[in-house]
Amino acid sequence: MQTHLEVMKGDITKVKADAIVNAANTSLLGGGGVDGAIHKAGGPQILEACREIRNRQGGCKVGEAVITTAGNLDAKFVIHTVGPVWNGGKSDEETLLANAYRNSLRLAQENGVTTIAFPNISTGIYRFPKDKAAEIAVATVREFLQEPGTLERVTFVCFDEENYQRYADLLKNASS
Ligand code: AR6
Repeated sequence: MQTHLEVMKGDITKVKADAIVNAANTSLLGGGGVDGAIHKAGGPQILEACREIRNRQGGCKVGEAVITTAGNLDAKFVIHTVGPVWNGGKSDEETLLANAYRNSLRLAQENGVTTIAFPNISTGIYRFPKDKAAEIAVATVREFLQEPGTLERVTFVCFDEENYQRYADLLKNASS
């Protein structure tokens, strides 16, 4: 069965999906942006689970991902991934951003997730250029979905109109 790729505009904490992806930082201890919103809406269980992971493996490296409960959110899991801070493109940021999407999808599949929602990782506080980030996100997800797996729907949740338009254009091109 082909996985449905879609874009929507809004707050990811309100989205109904098996797994919601968080744009976290390497400490896994929360922050601003979408990370702050997810912890606020999901409650203290999420931070508790992040602390356990941190104690076990010392946080999460850039481009990697970890999975926790979704606490009070309308989801089963939160997948916390860490995107790269944009540094002019000279620090392997593009590969690291692709890794963040790929490792989140892999972890989702390992946990039997069928529906997953992504925010626009790294395009806020981490200043990754939005057009480049959108291209990488869509291309990486499409490539991952070439192999059969559990995923039935992947949603890109855009907080701002600029990102929404970019994703809408990218998803219009070629079959998804
Ligand atoms: N729902 C969906 N998207 C959102 C929401 C929301 N509720 N809030 C913000 N965005 P950012 P980053 C969008 O800054 O760039 C944190 O402090 C936002 O408009 O959340 O990866 C972490 O702890 C932007 O397009 O994440 C890290 O330290 C996108 O989400 C750092 O920020 C990502 O913006 C990570 O920076």
